[in-house]
Amino acid sequence: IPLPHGTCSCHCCAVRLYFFFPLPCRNAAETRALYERYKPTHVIHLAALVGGLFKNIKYNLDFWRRNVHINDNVLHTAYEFGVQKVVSCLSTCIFPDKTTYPIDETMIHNGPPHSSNFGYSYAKRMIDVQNRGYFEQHGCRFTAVIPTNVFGPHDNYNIEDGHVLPGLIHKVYLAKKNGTALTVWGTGKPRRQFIYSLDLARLFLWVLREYDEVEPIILSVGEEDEVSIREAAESVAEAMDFKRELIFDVTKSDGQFKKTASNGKLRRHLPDFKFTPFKQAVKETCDWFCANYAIARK
Ligand code: GFB
Repeated sequence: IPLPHGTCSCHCCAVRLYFFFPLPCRNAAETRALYERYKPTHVIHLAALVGGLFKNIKYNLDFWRRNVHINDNVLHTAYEFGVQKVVSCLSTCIFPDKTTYPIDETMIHNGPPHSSNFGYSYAKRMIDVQNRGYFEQHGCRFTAVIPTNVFGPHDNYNIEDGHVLPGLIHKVYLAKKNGTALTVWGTGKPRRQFIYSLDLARLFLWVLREYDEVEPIILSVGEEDEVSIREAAESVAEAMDFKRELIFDVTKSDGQFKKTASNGKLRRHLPDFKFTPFKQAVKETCDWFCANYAIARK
């Protein structure tokens, strides 16, 4: 879809920048029709089958197949239409599970990803392989970013299929309404670096405009800003003024213990970039969900 004119102050409104939805991109002919219709010069490739840990565990095959098809459709059609730049979205879950920390951009292909989401992880890793191929064979400037766990308004708040923060926000909303405790899945000990979607959007535009490498770049808050799932749940409870008990259901999977990523490369490029403080971002997201409960994706 076209970026509505005038919705940002950057130069992107002057170029033909399009965000593609996943559904048409599953089909080569429909993807082609999208490129024909909009003739984009720049593409931010966010189209994907995505989900939280529990959806990944159930549908590894679907995550692999669907994403490989989408990625090949978006990238190859971009090449055929002479698109000047594509920025694809990867994820820190693509890194090897057995690794040293912090993880950096040179380590993507060093070993198998965590078994819980091998389908999604390998499909996303292959974008990096494909980008390298388009550059070496055709000189294309196709690159990728590697964000940590994203959250914010307009997320998928489905409890079964979504990611941890939107899932917890929805659960707290219901627990408040029903006067019950909050059940957090797993032990609460795994650690995550969360990035606010509004910060990530600003970084995406910077990558589109300024970042010239084909090699991917990690978009993450610092290692010191990593929090445990328990701390994340407590932040949601605080933001929503939830006073009841937190119960940890240890029959549910913890998934990958941590995937601590270095934002050293980002900091070398953008030493002064200011991330929204985690608690403020959580509060804004909870407020958005409560104000938009009727229309939120859930
Ligand atoms: O965001 P999430 O689902 O995905 O977080 P991952 C999972 C962690 O949160 C586990 C705990 O430690 C869960 O035990 N958790 C606690 C919950 N309560 C909940 C809840 O209500 N919902 C959910 N979903 N988790 C995903 C990958 O990994 O990260 C994807 O599977 C993707 O491929 C994404 O890359 C960024 O961080 O574990």
